[in-house]
Amino acid sequence: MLQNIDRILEEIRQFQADSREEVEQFRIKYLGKKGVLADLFKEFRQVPAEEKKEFGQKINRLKQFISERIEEMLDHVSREYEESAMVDLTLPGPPLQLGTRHPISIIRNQIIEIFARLGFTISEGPEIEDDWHVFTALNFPPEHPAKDMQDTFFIEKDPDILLRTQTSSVQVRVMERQPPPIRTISPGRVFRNEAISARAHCIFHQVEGLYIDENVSFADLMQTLLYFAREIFGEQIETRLRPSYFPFTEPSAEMDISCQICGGKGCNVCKYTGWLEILGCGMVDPNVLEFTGIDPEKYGGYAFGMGIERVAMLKYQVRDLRLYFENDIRFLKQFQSAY
Ligand code: 2NL
Repeated sequence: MLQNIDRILEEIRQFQADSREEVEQFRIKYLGKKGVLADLFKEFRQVPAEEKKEFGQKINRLKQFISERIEEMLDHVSREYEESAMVDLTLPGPPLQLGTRHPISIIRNQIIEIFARLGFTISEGPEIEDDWHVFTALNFPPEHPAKDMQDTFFIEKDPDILLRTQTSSVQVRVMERQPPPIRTISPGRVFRNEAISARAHCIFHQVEGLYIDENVSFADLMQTLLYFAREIFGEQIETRLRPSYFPFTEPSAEMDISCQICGGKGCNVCKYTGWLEILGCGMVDPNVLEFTGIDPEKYGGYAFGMGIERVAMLKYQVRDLRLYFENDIRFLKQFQSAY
């Protein structure tokens, strides 16, 4: 009987648990209701009276020892767990997600850079404008349909305060403020009251250009725009001008570039014409010069305007405008730039 206890003691001394579950199994085996200790207590009842003292002390010491072992083993397994979860502070951290430039910003910066190289300054102005700077000074007749509520966002009920529909309002401010020569571009947000679709949005971005001096010719305009097209789309690009109409220029034209998808042969993107429209331009109407305090007898100039989304569509072949406004990281991440 006593030898039996010594054997159990040895067994317990040898045992090592490697997990919390094993410690629990150990506890149940020795201290559980049907465990080893419970059996010993049962046997204890049959022990003759004169041996009871020694036997009792032995069982109590055994019980004590089992409890100590359980504490020890729990301590051991929890330390092992902590060590396995310990962080190596010398390891490099997880990589930071770097943001990327928005495609509209990339194209805008490229356009700015090209014209800056040609000596154009950058001018900015308010997005909330008045009728004069957006329409009247640009030679829009009072009843022009662009001023319709359907096309322009007016602020409250005042027909004089509105969101600019093109950035030429900025250039009107430059012409009022600064005598020629003027050579400036105005990039910025513009607003039109349109239903949002793949091809139209109520907010978009423009770059307009203006050059006013003595002896500025239509040939200067053509050469500048050809240079621009080659810089932004590549040397292989062809351009053509088609006659057009704007209230603020005379003569007016629209410039097309040769379709990059089919190389001018004709495809469904260029609707089998081989050409894609990119911008509007013309010689500044003498009325506009007059309105802004510049002598039309002495000075003349050219102007042009383009939609940045339109240039981005042609360059990246992303033809749903809405993608430029939804800020879906998966879309935005695809554009790389040096700017
Ligand atoms: C288009 C057409 C154009 C202009 C913008 C302009 C500015 C002044 C005077 C005269 Cl201050 N013109 N800007 C000229 C011709 C066309 O834009 O379709 N843009 C997307």
